[in-house]
Amino acid sequence: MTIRTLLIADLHLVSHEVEKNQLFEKFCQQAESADQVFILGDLFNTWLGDDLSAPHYAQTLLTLKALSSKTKVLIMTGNRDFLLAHEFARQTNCQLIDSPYLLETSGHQYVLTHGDELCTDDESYQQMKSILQHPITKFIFVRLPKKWRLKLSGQLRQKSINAQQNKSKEIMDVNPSAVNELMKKYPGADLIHGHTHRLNTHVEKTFTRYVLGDWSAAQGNAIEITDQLNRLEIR
Ligand SMILES: [Mn+2]
Repeated sequence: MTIRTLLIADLHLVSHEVEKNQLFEKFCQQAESADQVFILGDLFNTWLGDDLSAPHYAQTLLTLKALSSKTKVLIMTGNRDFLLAHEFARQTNCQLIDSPYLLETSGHQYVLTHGDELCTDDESYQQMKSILQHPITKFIFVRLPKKWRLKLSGQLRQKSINAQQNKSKEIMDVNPSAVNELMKKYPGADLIHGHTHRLNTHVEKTFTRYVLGDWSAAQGNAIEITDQLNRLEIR
């Protein structure tokens, strides 16, 4: 029997962007017939803790819950929604998975990751990430009053936008040595990641690197793995 796997990433859903949310709902309805669905990070544009953000995305959570009642839904966090946690998983019945995740299907292995940890040329970003995503920081942040969290995240977002404007495109892409280092640990496997918003397929010497693209309100993209790997356009 052929297993059908679907993978998406980088939807960056915002609750008031109705059209993109509808496109995601449409995808989820079509994904019900798959055997498993992977979301490889940044499903949400911001997530400031389950208690604060879940009510803003009530409809999305219902959509995920409906999907997970039909098929397995596995979610990896990205750099925008790294605070997704137990309460989110409980409400949606989705499984949160760590990165990298090794997917074995149809006799082939795929390393799954969001992709930001491969962008090692962006040193200031990696430094920021190591502080923000440190377990202690996360522990403290989600316990701060909601108002403080909103204010802090707004300030951080502005800093990040300002910082990005001064960075070259190369710096914000994956670093080839970081990719090779990762893939050395998984001989024979291919790599699937998102984050860079540069939908493409890179055939390297010993593996292929499939990059998922981000979603707009009008169009999304997915990877489908059955006996082979296909790209899907979501409209
Ligand atoms: Mn990202």
